[in-house]
Amino acid sequence: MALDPGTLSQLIGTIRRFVDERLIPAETEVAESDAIPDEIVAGMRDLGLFGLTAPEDYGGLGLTMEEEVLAVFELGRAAPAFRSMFATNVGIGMQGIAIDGTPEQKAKYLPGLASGDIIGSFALTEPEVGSDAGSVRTTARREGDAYVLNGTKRFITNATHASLFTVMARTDPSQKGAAGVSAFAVERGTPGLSTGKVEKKMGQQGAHVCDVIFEDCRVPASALIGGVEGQGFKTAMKVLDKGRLHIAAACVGLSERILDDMLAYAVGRRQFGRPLADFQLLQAMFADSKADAYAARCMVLDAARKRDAGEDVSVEASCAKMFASEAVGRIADRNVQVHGGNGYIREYRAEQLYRDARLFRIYEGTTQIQQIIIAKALTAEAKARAGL
Ligand code: COS
Repeated sequence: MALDPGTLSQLIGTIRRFVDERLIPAETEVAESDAIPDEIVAGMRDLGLFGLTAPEDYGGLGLTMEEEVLAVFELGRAAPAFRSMFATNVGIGMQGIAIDGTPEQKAKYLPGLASGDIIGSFALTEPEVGSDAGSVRTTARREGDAYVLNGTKRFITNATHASLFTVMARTDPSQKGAAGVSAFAVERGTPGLSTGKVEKKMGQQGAHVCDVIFEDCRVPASALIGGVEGQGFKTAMKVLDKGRLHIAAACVGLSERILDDMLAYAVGRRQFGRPLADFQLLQAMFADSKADAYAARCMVLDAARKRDAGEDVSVEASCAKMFASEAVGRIADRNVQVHGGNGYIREYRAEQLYRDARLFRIYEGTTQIQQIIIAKALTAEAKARAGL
């Protein structure tokens, strides 16, 4: 249910202060230690960030998509590793159960996910299955009242801290594509489930990814999300439609933050006897960055409102994710350029945010996958109009 305008603006104001006073000042420490301090995680819990989107009946704030993106515009202003800490609970690690789970699964897991006592993680990608998500090789073999999982999942965000995994596995080996895939809620501690070493990444230090390995991992049949086999790929796609809007909103927040940094540096730094901000060649970069960030903000809000109105927004979510992630890449690159030599030096945060932003064009579907989703829908509509 939508919050009343006063409560919403209070929430957004509180988040903005948390970002400015707690998260941004801790960015260097988090990047260097590759860990988010416990007191910051506790602050996230206190603010209800883990439960932003969990339904109210289960202890969450139950934000609408529009409210969620407004919150994420603010949260996205801090280095992206902070958002990753609670974002799997808000999005991909929780939504499979929230959207398609049985009443029992919702009652069992959503309250813990909403409070942050359970960290949820989304296990779709595999060593040989990235963009081609329908080709999942991890298997789930039915044995009596259980399923036995075997396979490896890769680049799984928060897997090291997670206590619950939404796992896509093939229940029907005779179906090679999406139709043979099912989704499972698998708890850490289940014998046969282990996690691999934490990967060293280009950026976003403080956010962790690693493999999740299943070796004859036996889960009860009740772990099958929704209780119906063959629906797992669709569950994953529904989760990603929402997740892509969330990511696009995070890109907007980071774009706006980087533009602020760019301008602050340009007004303070002098060359040829004048502030950098007075030079027209740099002013073009400010203007292009503002237009990029503003366009991305408008797209995300429009798509979010359409989703709240019950429309299918697969195409809009892909447009927003593609545009906003490419835009933040351009803006982060211009910021390094405006900073000149200092842009290449660790002490100035331009280079960190440039590396951090790079991932947005890859995860939750690469730019090329978004192009395919958009173009497939457009050509199908055109063919239908032409009676083909
Ligand atoms: N919502 C609900 N159902 C959807 C859907 C959506 N957004 N998108 C597809 N489906 C359904 C289709 O309708 C189809 O159902 P039917 O078989 O009943 O007709 C089924 O799912 C298969 O769809 P499709 O044929 O489009 O699947 P493809 O194998 O061609 O894959 C892409 C489509 C490439 C778009 C998909 O694999 C994808 O998104 N890949 C990227 C994965 C990704 O983002 N990975 C990042 C890691 S996760 S953080």
